Amino acid sequence: MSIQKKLAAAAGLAGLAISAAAFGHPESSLNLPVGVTPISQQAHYLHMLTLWVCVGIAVVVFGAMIYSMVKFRKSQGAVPDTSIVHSTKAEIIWTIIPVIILVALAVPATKGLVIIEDTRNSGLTVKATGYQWKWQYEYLSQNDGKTETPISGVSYYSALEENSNFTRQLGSGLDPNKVENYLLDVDHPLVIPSGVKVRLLLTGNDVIHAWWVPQLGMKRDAIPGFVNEMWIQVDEGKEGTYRGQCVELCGRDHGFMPIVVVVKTKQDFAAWLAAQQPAAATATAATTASL
Ligand SMILES: [Cu+2]
Repeated sequence: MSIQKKLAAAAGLAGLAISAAAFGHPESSLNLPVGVTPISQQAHYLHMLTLWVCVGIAVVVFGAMIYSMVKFRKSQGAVPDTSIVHSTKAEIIWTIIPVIILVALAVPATKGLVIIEDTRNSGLTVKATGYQWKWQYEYLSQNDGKTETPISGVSYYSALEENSNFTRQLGSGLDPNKVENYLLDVDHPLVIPSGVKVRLLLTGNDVIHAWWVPQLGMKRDAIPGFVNEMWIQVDEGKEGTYRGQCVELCGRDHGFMPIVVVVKTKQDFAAWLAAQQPAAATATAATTASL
C-alpha cells in the first residue's frame, strides 16, 4: 500500500473514531450537549434532526454524483446527456423538494423559538448584570402562581474564584492543572431551584457581555441600557453545578468572568434564600444606621 493510501486510510479511521465519539457519548465535547432543561433538550433534538436530514441529502446527492461519474465516464463511451439539461420538469422537482424540506424543518424550529421567548408564568425572577469582569445577581421576586412576592435585599457579585485568580497572574509560579475547575469557578454562584421556571433579566453596566451556560441551553447578550430576558427550568432530579462563561468579547479579562449555577431542590433553595435574607437585612440596617 502506498504512503498516500496508508495516510488516507488512517485519516478515514480517525474520522470514524471522532464521529463515533461525537455521537455515541452523551457528554461529548464535539456534539451539542443534551442539557438539563426543556429548551436545551429541544435545541438538541432540532440539531440532531437537521443533522440527519443533511446526512440523508448528502448520501443521495453524493451517491448520485459518484455513481454518475463512475458509471458514465468517457472511457466507457458515455456521451453527454441532453434530456436533463434545461429540463423544466427536473428544475421544478429540484426546487420543490428543497422547499418542502426547509418548510418541514421550519415548523419544529419555529415552535422551539416560540417556547424560548415565552417568559410568562415564571416562579422566580433574577436580574443578572455584567460588569468588567464579574456578574451581579439580584433576586427580584417569586411567584407561586397567584401572587408575586418581592424579594428584598438578596443581591451579590459573582467573580472568579481566588485560586484561579492567583494562579492566572503572570509569573504566579502556580500550576493551573492543580486548580480544580480552573477559570470555571466563582466565589458566589447563582443559586436557583429545580422544577421552577426561572426568568433571568440580563443587562450590562459597562460594555456588552453575554451569559451562557451550555447545559442550560440558553445564551443571551447583556447590553448596557437594554434589558434582555430568557428563562431556564432545570428538570427535577438534575440538581447540581453547571458552568459557563461570558461569551461576548468584553475586554482584557473577558476570559476570567465565568458563570456558575448551583441548582438546588425547591426545599433547599427556600432554605438558602431564607438564610440570605437576614444577612441582607442586617447589611441594609447597618448602612442606614451609618448614614
Ligand atoms: Cu463579559
